[in-house]
Amino acid sequence: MRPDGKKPLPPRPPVLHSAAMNKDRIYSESLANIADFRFDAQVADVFTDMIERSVPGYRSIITMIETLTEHYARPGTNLYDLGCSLGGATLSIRRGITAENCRIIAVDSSEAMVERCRKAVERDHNPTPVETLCADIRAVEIAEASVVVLNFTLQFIPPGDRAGLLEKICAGMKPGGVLILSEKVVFEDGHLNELLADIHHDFKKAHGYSDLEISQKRSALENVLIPETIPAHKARLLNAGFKSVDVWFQCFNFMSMLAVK
Ligand code: GEK
Repeated sequence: MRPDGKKPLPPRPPVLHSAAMNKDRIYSESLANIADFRFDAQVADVFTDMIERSVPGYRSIITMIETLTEHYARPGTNLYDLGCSLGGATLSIRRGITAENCRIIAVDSSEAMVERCRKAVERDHNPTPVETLCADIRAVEIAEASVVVLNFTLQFIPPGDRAGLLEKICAGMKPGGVLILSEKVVFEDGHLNELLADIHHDFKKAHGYSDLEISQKRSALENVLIPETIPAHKARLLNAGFKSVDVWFQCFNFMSMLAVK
């Protein structure tokens, strides 16, 4: 036991399993038709490499979710990872729990992702129970939640459904609970918006993506990933019932917010 009475944290394993690090080459050859991006088996197989080389700060956010969980998880509550993909944030939540009798619910609508997430959870030796669900997060009940994570998932929900989803999440949370919302964002200032988009392009190039890969992936995501501004996210979270909302992490046009009920 530590002096504050909490359980000691187990040693921290690597954030990501090396077996999951297949190289993303999905958009490396010129494609005649670029279909809308889907989270299928081909993407699930390379997902860890893809997100690490595409989202500046992803690894830091995953690591900090552990710290935030340790702070906010309450005994006997549920912790949700909505849009869990391969379970990067799920395992970080699991490592951060020091409160007793917690349960994690990890949800993703892609069967290919959930299958692999389930295996990662099985490989991870930690006693906190994790339920993995293949479902649309718009249809999942949220109850007795102290921590909810939407790590780069809301951006894939049709904009018209976002307010309703956040209201449902807030209603299912305990007072004092936290929503961690990470998103790609756009900026009202046109100059800044273009600058940060260019810097993101440079980030991807520095991580080995070619101009062709970057532009084909951008086309595939155009109608699928719809980013919004930070003020739009803040206003919607406050309207949904959260009391305190602000950004705790930002790297270029990617940020993460805390919304406390
Ligand atoms: C991580 N959080 O590694 N219902 C459930 N899942 C959905 C839905 C939906 N309606 N729409 C999209 N998804 C993860 C990364 S990735 C982010 C999240 C990215 C799922 C989708 O299947 C995918 O697995 C995930 O949301 C988005 O911390 O690829 O940029």
